[in-house]
Amino acid sequence: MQPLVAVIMGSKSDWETMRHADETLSKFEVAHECRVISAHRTPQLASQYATDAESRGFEVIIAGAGGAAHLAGVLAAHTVLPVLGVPMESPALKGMDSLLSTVQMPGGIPVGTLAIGSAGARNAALLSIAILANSRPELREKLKRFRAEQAEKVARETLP
Ligand code: RP5
Repeated sequence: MQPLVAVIMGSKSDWETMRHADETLSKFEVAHECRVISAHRTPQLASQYATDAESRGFEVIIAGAGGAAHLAGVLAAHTVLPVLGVPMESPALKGMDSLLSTVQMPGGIPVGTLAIGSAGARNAALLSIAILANSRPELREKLKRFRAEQAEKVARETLP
């Protein structure tokens, strides 16, 4: 199946967080591709991947990176596809470094930045699905079912 969402991360060490995006997209049966591509360690691959993404049929790019997290911004510089950034919770600064370097883009090159860590990865997938759902009614229905099930689950919670 044609992958619609690219899930890119700066290092294999980001997988423990980014697998939440992978799992959410799989749960909604959205075809996607997961790759390790670094803005710093593989800069040419990063620019080529983003340049080719539209012609390859992708509609959204999710980019997770930590520390001096330039990956989402660099990918966004090479494509007009929506790019969603996920800041990793870095050991040194608990993800504040990742968050600020992902979110503080100059005007003109947007990156939609999500929360630090696994909640951000999960929400990046859900937001990708919401973007795809604008032209796919069956996905929109799945999102509505997901929200209803989530609400029911919370409403049923009991405390010790
Ligand atoms: C970033 O540097 C990666 O996204 C990762 O979060 C961080 C550390 O990478 P490793 O040294 O673990 O490969 O580029």
